[in-house]
Amino acid sequence: MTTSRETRDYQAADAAHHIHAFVDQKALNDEGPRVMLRGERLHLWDNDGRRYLDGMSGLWCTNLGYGRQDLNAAASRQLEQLPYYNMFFHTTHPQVIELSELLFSLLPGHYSHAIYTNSGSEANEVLIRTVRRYWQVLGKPEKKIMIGRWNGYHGSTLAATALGGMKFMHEMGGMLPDIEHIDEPYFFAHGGDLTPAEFGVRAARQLEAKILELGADKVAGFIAEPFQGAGGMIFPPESYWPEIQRICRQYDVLLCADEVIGGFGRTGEWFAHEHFGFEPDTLSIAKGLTSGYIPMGGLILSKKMAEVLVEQGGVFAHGLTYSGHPVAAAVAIANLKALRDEGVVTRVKDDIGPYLQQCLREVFGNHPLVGDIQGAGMVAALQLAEDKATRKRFANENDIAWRCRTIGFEEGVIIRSTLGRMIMAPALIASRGEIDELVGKTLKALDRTAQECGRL
Ligand code: PXG
Repeated sequence: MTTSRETRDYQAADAAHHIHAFVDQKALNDEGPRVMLRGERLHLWDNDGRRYLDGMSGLWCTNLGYGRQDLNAAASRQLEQLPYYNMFFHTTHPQVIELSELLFSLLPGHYSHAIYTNSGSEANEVLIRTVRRYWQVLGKPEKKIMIGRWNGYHGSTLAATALGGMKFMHEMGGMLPDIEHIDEPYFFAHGGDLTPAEFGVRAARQLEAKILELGADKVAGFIAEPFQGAGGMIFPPESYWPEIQRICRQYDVLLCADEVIGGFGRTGEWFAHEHFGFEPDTLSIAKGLTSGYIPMGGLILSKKMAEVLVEQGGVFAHGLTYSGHPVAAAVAIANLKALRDEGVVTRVKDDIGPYLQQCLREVFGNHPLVGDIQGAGMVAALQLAEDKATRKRFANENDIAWRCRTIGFEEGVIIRSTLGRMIMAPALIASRGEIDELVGKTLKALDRTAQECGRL
């Protein structure tokens, strides 16, 4: 399928008017972006008819894959009936009500309320204000510092950037007061002679040291992704989260999980914190909530927090024009019903997730560029390494990973490179054949990269 416009014509118009995400725009204008036209299940087609296997679910979001007619129908029905109304003026609508009912039927029982947003970044903006409001209502307004992690990613708006730990983003006008960071639990890089279990506890205790340094009476919450996504797909050792939870409880610090990419089945559990076995006080959600078909995010609150805010809080001066947007809510309902009723999440846990993980370990376990394989369910990372035994990383690992990703596009597979790792997070509905294609094309990309580096 092609359109009537030539790709270079689109590219020229795009270059004339559009600033893209996270890119040197001048360099992109010279190169010309791919023009993506159509999607079906895990496949995408560009304006020149080239076909790609999308190994990243778009940006970790198209959990149901492309081309779902039920989501399309839910949106068009809602567009006809009531395309917009708001949550102000003491008003609500059936779609947001039914979405909440469905969402809380899927969540563990100790959560009760949601604040809806348009994106993950907004969910985390709302998080900061909600957490601070919670402590204010409890008579502790000085408890307002948020602690995040270096290389964590919580979005690209101002406070979400500050919460995240991307220093290059902080340097571009993206830092705020009352936000602190601790290290990420990255065993491969920083584990030294420790066992993973010892390292997990040591990494978690940085939080305790930070709370003691700042004063527990000043710290409002700790935010982290259950597994780190954009900052390199890091799965912490099993000992990490229980120790973090122990510390948060001991010092009365709210534990805030950013489930924007871990939520809605990615690990084989509905939410990634369930995979790691801990109980956060808040969950930031987006992406897989609508399988990316329409923007929607939200902040989920525990009963404990909601009770304080609702019963004692009075007016919370907060709200967005599009909070609980009816079309987005209708799509989210259709998406969650499909994930539940088609057994998609269960299948990630019992069948297709283990299949992906097993294939990766069989195919890349002894690959000359790969030092470690991490992941669960439908998310995985191949850590590039010069020497697997000593966990020695390539000095130019980012260049190698970027090259591998570029070759991947040539081979017709979209995988992501981050900080010396190749990441994949395919749609949860993938068939075994689609996983075989993903793994096979990724192997071609890694082999070609290894040949270029003289390692094959
Ligand atoms: N939290 C997490 C954990 C995320 O991964 C956000 C919040 C922000 O969501 P919005 O909807 O505002 O983008 C994200 C977004 C990548 C990549 O390259 C990842 C994200 C966004 C863009 C690129 O891995 N995650």
